[in-house]
Amino acid sequence: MIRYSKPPITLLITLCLIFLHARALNETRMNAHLAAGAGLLGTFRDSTSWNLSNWMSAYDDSTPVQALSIPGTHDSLTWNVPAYVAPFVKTQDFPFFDQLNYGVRFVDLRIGILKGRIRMYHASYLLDSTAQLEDIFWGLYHWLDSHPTESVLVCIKVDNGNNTAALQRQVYDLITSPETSDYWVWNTTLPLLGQARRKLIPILRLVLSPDNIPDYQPVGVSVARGWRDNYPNITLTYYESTDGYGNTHSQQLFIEDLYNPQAEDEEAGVEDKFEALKTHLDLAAATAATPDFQTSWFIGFASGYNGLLTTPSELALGSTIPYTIIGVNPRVLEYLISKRGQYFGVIMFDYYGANLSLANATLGWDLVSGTSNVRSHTVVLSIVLVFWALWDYPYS
Ligand SMILES: *[C@@H]1O[C@H](CO)[C@@H](O)[C@H](O)[C@H]1NC(C)=O
Ligand SMILES: *[C@@H]1O[C@H](CO)[C@@H](O)[C@H](O)[C@H]1NC(C)=O
Ligand SMILES: *[C@@H]1O[C@H](CO)[C@@H](O)[C@H](O)[C@H]1NC(C)=O
Ligand SMILES: *[C@@H]1O[C@H](CO)[C@@H](O)[C@H](O)[C@H]1NC(C)=O
Ligand SMILES: *[C@@H]1O[C@H](CO)[C@@H](O)[C@H](O)[C@H]1NC(C)=O
Ligand SMILES: *[C@@H]1O[C@H](CO)[C@@H](O)[C@H](O)[C@H]1NC(C)=O
Ligand SMILES: CC(=O)N[C@H]1CO[C@H](CO)[C@@H](O)[C@@H]1O
Repeated sequence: MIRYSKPPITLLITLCLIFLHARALNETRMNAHLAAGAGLLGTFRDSTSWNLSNWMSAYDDSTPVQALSIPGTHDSLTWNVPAYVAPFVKTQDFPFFDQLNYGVRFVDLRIGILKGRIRMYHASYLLDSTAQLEDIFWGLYHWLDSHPTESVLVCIKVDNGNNTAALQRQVYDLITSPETSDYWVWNTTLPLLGQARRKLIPILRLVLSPDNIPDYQPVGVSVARGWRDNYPNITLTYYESTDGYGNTHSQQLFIEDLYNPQAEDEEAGVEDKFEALKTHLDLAAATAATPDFQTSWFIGFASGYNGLLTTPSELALGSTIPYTIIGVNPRVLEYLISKRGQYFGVIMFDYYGANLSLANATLGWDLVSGTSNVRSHTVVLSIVLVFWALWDYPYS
């Protein structure tokens, strides 16, 4: 019997690491993007063992993305704004990377062009002096590399200036760039989870017109047309196809986006907002029990403000002065817990980090205890080490 000599352990580990990092992007460039985007991305922290950082691993590949209940953040990059603009500009309390680690899988990016580059805004407020849309995308690629079971829906909307041809070309080029296009789902409808893992799903709240883009190939889920402003029950068709027999299939999106109820005071504003969301969530749950569910998707916003009377923070979290008003978030949390097990669709939160029970409650999970996943790197390395250790076993 031929016996091969035991290979050096370093060789095995090196091969194993090369295999695990086969898809890694250019490290120099990655570091430059992470540095330029740090003011909005925050600091990347290895979180693979946190239960909520890989929650999609608990769901089957065959699950349609529109059938998942997904925590999202509204105006996801506003956590770091200076105090003087915070009252009406700040809508988040967690850095972007931490939102992802704590379960957020639908992010809301607001853009505009400044000196020829796409930059991040909330309304007309420039959120960071260096971060560009490309840096945020690279941050997402970096995060996906260490969370390969996950998928993130990336909603893009123009908040400052117009949706010019130049802007459309840049957004399109960033998504389709050969170097990174593998990180994106190209389908123009929502994919199955298995088709979306370790990828981003473009949710386009801006029109990308073939007239403005040379060699345009359809990409992304377009929700730009029909998204009525400040409205509680929008219905729009985000995908339509006709089969060989002339039958048309369409996919509907139901949206609750009453972001400014313009009620007479804070309490009435919170109540109007919560009622609109509750009506929407009830509809989502009811639809999930019918065949229509196959062609329906739901996005509800828990976020908003009330004219000049109530800031996003007050609407989400409530206030205690002059008397106690319970905000939208605790009310939604109570609702979600009471309806555990139901379908909720995507729920977009402000001040997501203030109570992380929102994450579990949106997923329909329990609020305490649970197991966390072992890191895939650790598993592969352990197998290699055991294999190496046992190499000569029967003979020595
Ligand atoms: C990575 O990118 C840098 C900067 O663009 C470039 O100088 C370098 O050659 C690239 N490295 C590889 C391995 O391609
Ligand atoms: C956006 O377009 C409108 C109408 O075409 C124009 O009036 C407006 O000045 C433009 N705004 C900016 C910021 O370019
Ligand atoms: C998405 O696109 C891939 C590749 O073209 C295809 O295999 C898959 O069936 C598509 N998914 C849906 C839901 O259309
Ligand atoms: C949608 O909301 C509008 C405005 O609040 C209301 O008039 C209408 O009845 C609602 N439609 C449905 C189907 O709930
Ligand atoms: C989060 O909400 C739960 C349920 O209402 C509550 O028990 C808990 O104290 C809250 N946690 C924080 C940090 O506010
Ligand atoms: C959410 O659920 C996980 C798993 O059950 C648990 O580890 C975590 O503590 C929970 N988080 C909250 C805020 O309840
Ligand atoms: C991905 C993962 O490990 N998810 C688990 C997190 O904890 C909840 C509650 O215990 C489980 O149901 C999930 O399977």
